[in-house]
Amino acid sequence: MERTLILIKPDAVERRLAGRILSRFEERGLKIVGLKLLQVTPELSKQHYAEHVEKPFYPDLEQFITSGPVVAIVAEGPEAISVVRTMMGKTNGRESAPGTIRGDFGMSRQMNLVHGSDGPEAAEREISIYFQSNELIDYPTNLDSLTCADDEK
Ligand code: IDP
Ligand code: MG
Repeated sequence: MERTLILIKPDAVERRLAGRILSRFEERGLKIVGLKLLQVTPELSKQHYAEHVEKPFYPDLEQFITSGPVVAIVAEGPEAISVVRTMMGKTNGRESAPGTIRGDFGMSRQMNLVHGSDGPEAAEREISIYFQSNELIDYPTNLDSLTCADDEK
């Protein structure tokens, strides 16, 4: 089982798409183990997007990600990291396939509705930036036996 950090970005929250986007992850079978609404500060943005801080687009990215609240989610499931990345689509909404979140709801490279960790190291780092360990809940559900076979867990 893997855990990944998802952010429903300020554009999606402001457009009242948070529930629809969260539903997609739930419908897919991912389990929510952490969830909160928060305002990203410039400091938090620099920590989260450390790999991008020196890039020319970073000031605009910081302006965008701090422009309103985000919904932060920790989702759990088999290969959750790549499953979520595939569901998100490409960075640029204009290049994202229909059926993906970015391809269904957006046309922008910057205002692309969702963030998802891009690998196991990033997931661990990002989850610890947004959540204390006591904010993550480990709970069994009956659905666990229906969302994937024992040898896939
Ligand atoms: P990702 O979110 O698909 O992993 P990254 O390349 O890691 O994409 O970029 C992080 C975020 O920075 C993107 O989701 C998008 O909001 C923003 N971004 C990426 N590239 C550009 C750009 O060239 N111009 C403006 N914003 C960008
Ligand atoms: Mg990225």
